[in-house]
Amino acid sequence: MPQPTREDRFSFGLWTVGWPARDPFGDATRPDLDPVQSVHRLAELGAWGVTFHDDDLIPFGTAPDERDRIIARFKKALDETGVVVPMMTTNLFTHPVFKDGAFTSNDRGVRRFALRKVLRNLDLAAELGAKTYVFWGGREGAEVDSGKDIQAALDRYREGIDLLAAYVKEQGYGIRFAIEPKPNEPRGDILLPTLGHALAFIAELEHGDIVGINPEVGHEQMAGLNYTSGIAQALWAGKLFHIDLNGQRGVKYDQDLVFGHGDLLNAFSTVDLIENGAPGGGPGYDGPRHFDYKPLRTEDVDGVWASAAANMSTYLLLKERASAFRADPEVVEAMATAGVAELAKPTLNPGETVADLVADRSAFEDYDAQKAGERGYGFVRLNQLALEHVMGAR
Ligand code: 3MF
Ligand code: MG
Ligand code: MG
Ligand code: MG
Repeated sequence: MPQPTREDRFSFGLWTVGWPARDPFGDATRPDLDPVQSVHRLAELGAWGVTFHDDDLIPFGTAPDERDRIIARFKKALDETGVVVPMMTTNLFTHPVFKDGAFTSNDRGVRRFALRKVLRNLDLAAELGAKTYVFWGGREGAEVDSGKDIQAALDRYREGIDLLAAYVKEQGYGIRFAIEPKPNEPRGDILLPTLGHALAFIAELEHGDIVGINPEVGHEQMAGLNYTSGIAQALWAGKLFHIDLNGQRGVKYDQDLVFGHGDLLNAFSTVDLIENGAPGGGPGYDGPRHFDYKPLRTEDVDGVWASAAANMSTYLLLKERASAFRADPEVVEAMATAGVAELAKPTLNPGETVADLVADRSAFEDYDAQKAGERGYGFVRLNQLALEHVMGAR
């Protein structure tokens, strides 16, 4: 199996490997992990970065002196291992105070508290050199339509993000924000449920220039959407600031499976897009390869580390397969047959006007729509070639 190195820039949330596997129906099946040990273990496995919510490292309500001590001990682990902190985020969902939301709680005091919690953690993010700050609004939502004024909630969401973005700019932190969409869970409905909603929200911000998105594979798939196609739109908009890779099997609760343990063909196209860019020349993704998964509840601590390694191994295997796929002359030919590159050619000629188009009889009056309708695109063959590459049959 390919071995990950720091150059691969794999990162993991402390909350992923550290999940003690408590779920809504059952107790924890594993002990809490010491974040310092997690850093060491991840480094040994070949990971490059670690990410965390404030409360993953510093339990909610920790006194300032103790907070300083915890941070110093954590920094020592980073120094010893060379592990970096590319991204940080805030827990605005566990404590009961956030049960009706953080930036969009109906309770104004909760909203002010949430902003303060983020501001304090942004200072730590800058101190630790994080370049991305993620906002997953897990409690920003509702179950009761008449209990939440969604337009007011979006006003407050915008107020919160703009205030925090302005702060980051003022301080010169060089941090960019990434909003993480999710359709539901833990709220019945969550605001900014898909990456498309998040992109539309960002367009309404005053400081949207430093705000992008952090789409998670499983979250988009929970809404029945295609992850590869979604991140392609984010890349097109210049807004793919971060990614949460994992696996999901269909429209159900948030499974957070190992990357590739859900829709493998879509995982393949995701890695192909990230690594090789769009076939028509559109950009790939250059940021951290971040895993947001949960080791299955059935696993013991050894199983936790085996599953962490599995994420990286799957990614690297798919990366190998994707480069072989792109280089395969049969694939090149199948893509040409399908007209994949032709889509990169503008529909109008350089300088052509609407009047020119209307005057062009070959575009309409003399166009053989019947014949064009008979064309076979060969997409099935192309997909089969992809599948054969994924299966190592080519
Ligand atoms: C929940 C998530 C979150 C976010 C995290 C942001 C707890 O479904 O995916 O993980 O990823 O809050 O960084
Ligand atoms: Mg998830
Ligand atoms: Mg999740
Ligand atoms: Mg996530």
